[in-house]
Amino acid sequence: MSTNTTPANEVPIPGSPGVEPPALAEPTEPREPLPPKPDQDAPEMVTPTGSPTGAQKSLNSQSGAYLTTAQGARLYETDHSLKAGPRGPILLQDHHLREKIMHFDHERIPERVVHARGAGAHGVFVANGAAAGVTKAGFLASGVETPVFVRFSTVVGSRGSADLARDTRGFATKFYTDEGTFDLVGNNIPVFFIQDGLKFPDVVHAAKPHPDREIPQAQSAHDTFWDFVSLHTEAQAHTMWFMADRGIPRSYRTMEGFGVHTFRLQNAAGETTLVKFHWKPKQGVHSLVWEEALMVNGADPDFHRRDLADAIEAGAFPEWELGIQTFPDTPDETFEGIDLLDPTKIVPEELAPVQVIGTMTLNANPTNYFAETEQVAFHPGHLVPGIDVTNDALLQARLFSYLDTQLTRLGGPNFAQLPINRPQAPVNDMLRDGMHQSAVHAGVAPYRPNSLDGGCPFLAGEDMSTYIEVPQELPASAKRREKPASFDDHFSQVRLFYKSLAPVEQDHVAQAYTFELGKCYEENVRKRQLQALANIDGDLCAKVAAGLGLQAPAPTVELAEPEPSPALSQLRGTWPLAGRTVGIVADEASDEDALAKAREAIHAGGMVPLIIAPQGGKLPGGLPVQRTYLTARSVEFDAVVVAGSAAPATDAAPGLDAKAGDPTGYPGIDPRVSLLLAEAYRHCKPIGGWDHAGQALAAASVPEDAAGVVLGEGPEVLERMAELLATHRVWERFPAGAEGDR
Ligand code: HDE
Repeated sequence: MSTNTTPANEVPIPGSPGVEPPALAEPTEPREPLPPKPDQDAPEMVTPTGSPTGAQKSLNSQSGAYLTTAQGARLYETDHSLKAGPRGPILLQDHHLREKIMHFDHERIPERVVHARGAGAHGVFVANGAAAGVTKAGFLASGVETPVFVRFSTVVGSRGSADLARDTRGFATKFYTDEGTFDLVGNNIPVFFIQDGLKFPDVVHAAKPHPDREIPQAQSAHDTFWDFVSLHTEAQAHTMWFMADRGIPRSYRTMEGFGVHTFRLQNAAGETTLVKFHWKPKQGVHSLVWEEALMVNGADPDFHRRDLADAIEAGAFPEWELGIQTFPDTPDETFEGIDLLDPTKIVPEELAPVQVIGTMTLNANPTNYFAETEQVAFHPGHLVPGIDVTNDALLQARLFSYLDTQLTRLGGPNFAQLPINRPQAPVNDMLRDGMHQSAVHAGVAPYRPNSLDGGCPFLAGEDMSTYIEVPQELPASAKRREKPASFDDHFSQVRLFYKSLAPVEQDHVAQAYTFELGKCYEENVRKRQLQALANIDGDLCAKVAAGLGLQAPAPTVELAEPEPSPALSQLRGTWPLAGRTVGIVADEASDEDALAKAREAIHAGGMVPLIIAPQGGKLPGGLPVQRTYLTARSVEFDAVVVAGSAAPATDAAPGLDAKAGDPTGYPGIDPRVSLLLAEAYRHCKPIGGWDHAGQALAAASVPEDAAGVVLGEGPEVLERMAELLATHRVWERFPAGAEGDR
């Protein structure tokens, strides 16, 4: 019942004296919490001891229709503390206040020291059986379906940093197999900075913000990073990879993934094979251009996170093929002269083709970011029978690190009991007690041998167990801190990578180094990195040196000319268009039939059409406006279409603000439209349009006859645009070597 005392002719203002807030339209009756949205449904969960629990599957930990305390006592009020009168002091006995604030004060856990910012998704992995000859891992047998959770991440930035930092991306996958959980904790770059885990704190300290001012955030473009990598030249391979376009992916969906290290597989007959794991995105491997990345970080710092969640919610489920490169398990653990234990080296796919062993589809968003994406705990030591590690010194150090880090992050040794970390295989581990123990273990004999529990649990036979015992002869040697001579070449493969890129990709690399080193204040650091570049490629070094205004040094090593590996270039072939976004610039004078046809055609191609108009709401014919000139920025779109009258024949055209007239002499064309088109042009995106679109292009100084610009009578231009988009960008618009921001 309202106690409104406001005079009848005035609108009551909620919160003013005597005015009750308006009743919410929904819900009208107390009811149970809503179930999760269908796309957020999670895989079947089991208890720590392995029994399925239907209740866990919904991940809906709250129940009951009424607000309660953490102990389940119902509350009649949660907006006001318990006080001695309305203006009096708060009473110590207000246990609801105390509990609510106590819990809030402890809502955060330490962020990951690296890979703090990430985004996750649930999915399923289906094996095709091609690996069955080399591994007995049950989840890799033909047709076996395994639930997975994937977390993508940047490495250097804090949890709240922007998605488009130039950085390596983490690509960590948890396979909840019937034989235990297998974690493939990889990156989107197949080589790593260092060859020995002992150097990890050094490289991370160098890459993180400077300790005095804590800047710059999420960037490698600063002195300490380049100081380290120019001194510790084994880092040059990894550095080159993320100076290339891989450092600024278009989407998590368009990234390759790599296990980086060499792993050892074992089949049912006991035979072993060395392998490297690869994830190949069916969406293609695409990146942004640098200027876009900079803009995205301002316009939409959550660009990658949003893109992944939107695609999954829209049903455009991203897919990756899992593949392996296989190598004979020889005593020297090398292949074609490449040391397989050196994580700064790749084996070119042309020498060892990637064989597809299954497909992963990400089909559900997390229900709760903290519970799943934040609390998920990966560990390279989560292995299953048939898959084991090698003596790669970096991998071996990781085996220690990942358990250790969870103790700090997740507050104790029972993190495997968190729903997202629970194995879906039966667990009978005899581990007991500890902080945050949530299982109620029965029995009296959590030890072996025992007779009181009938000797349970039993030990598995060696053939069923996880570790692979390969009789290996270790060379008689004193204990030493040293590495093999085969790890010494820090430049040949970097040159191989650079020489395998398309010319326009090489241009990007040169620009990236010039930008990054241009942000270093210490000239010695810049010069030292130029020396490393001179050792990799003289032309590259000369370009960067010219940009920095420094002398290009002579190389200090002589490299054999590498055989390029075309597989290393991202610019190959054509790719599906699923999930790509097309911005359609329109206004109230646009022909809405043509507009509707354009939307349909874009939808039919699996892409996402987004109408951009001067104001929000609907166009006169009822089509929804999804972006306005104010909220749209070119970086959100893979291609842009001007649908008719956004460039009117006269400045009196409806729907356009005369004030917004463009100074280029095309009155009525909003400068924000010009900016959108100019940026799309600069970033090599397909641009199309009909009717008066030519005038909008002219206002944006976009030549009508430029490569990738398609003007026509109507939406049929979209067909040609789709062909262009299938190659991602119209790189020929600015041939390699041309000036410009790309
Ligand atoms: Fe990691 N790494 N790492 N790393 N790493 C972590 O573990 C570490 C390395 C990778 O989404 C941390 O749970 C050491 C290589 C990914 O949760 C930490 C060394 C590769 C993720 C850690 C390495 C990776 C991590 C931080 C050198 C690619 C994110 C939080 C011996 C093959 C996983 C955590 C996620 C996370 C340590 C080297 C990939 C501190 C000591 C090489 C994708 O334990």
